[in-house]
Amino acid sequence: MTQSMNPEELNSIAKMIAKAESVVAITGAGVSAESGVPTFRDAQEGLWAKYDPMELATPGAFARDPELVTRWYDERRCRLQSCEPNPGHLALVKLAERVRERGGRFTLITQNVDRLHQAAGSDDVIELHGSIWDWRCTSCGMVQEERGGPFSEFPPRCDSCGAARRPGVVWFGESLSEDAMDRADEAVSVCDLFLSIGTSAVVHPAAGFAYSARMNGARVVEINLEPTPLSGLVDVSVQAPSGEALPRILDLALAIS
Ligand code: BV8
Ligand code: ZN
Repeated sequence: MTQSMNPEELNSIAKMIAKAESVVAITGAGVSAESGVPTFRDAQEGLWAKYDPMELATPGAFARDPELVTRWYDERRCRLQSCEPNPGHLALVKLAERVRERGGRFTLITQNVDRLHQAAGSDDVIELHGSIWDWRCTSCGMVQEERGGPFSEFPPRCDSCGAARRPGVVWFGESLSEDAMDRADEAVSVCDLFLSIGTSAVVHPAAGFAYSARMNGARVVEINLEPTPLSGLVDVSVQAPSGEALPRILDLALAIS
C-alpha cells in the first residue's frame, strides 16, 4: 500500500459514495496504466521515441503522412490485445452496481480509447475520445471494428470503396462527438459527486467537467499518481495507483451501505 493512501481519505471518499445520489467518474490513461497500457505521454519508446504523440494525434499529421500515423495507431492497437482490465476497472464496475442498486445514478466518462472499461463489464460508457478499435473510411465513412492482427497496408483501405481508413479516435484540433458531449454535460450538471481518476486533467474539454461539477456544488475527488492542476481545488486528492485505491474504496463503501 503506497504511503499516500491514508485510510481517513479513503474512508471519506467511501462515505461520499455511500451517500451520493448521482456519481460521475471520469477516467484517463492512468486507469489503464496498470493494465500495461502506456499513458499518452509515455507511449513513446523505441521506434516512436523521436515523435511527439501530441504531433502524431492530429489531422495534420495524418494528412502529411498517413502511413506513419496509421502504423503508430496500429502498433498501439495490437499491443492492447494482450492487455486485460485491472482491479481499478473492475472496482468501478462494482461501485456503479452498488450506487445503482440503491437507486442512485452512476455515469462513467472516459478519455481512453482502449475499451478496457467495457471489457471489465462497465456499460453505457461515454467515450469522449473514440476508440482505437474502430477504423473509419475517410471517404464513405464506413466504420469497421478491427480486433485482428496488424494491417497489411498503411493506411488500411476501406473494404467498400477502397479509400484510406483512419483510427476512430478524436485527434487534437478535432471536435468531440456532440452526443458524447451532451451526455457528459447532462450527467455532470446533476451529479453530487465527481471522481477524477488517472488523468492529468490538462486535455480539454474533458478537463473542464471537474470544474463544472464543482461550480454546480458537487463534491470533487481526485485519484491520481501525481498532482494535477485540479489537485488544489478538489475536496479529497489521493495520490496512489488507481488499481490499488479503487478496490480499497469499494471495500469500504460496501461495508458502509
Ligand atoms: C477540441 C485520442 C474543439 C487520440 C486524445 C482549452 C484549453 C486548452 C486547450 C484546448 C482547449 N480546448 C481545446 C484545446 C485544444 C486541445 C487540448 O486540450 N490541448 C491541451 C493538451 C493543451 N483539445 C482538443 O483539441 C480537443 N478538441 O477541443 O475540439 C476544437 C476544435 C478545433 C480547434 C480547437 C478546438 C480534442 C482532445 C482529444 C485528443 N485526443 N486521445 C489518441 O489517443 O491518440 S487525448 C489523449 O491525451 C488521451 O486520450 C488522454 O486523455 C490525453 C492525455 O494523455 P495522458 O497524459 O497519457 O493521459 P492522462 O492525461 O489521462 O494522464 C495520465 C495521468 O495518469 C497522469 O497524471 C499520471 O500521473 C496518472 N497515472 C499514471 N499511472 C497511474 C496514474 N494514476 C493512477 N494510477 C496509475 N496507475
Ligand atoms: Zn469507404
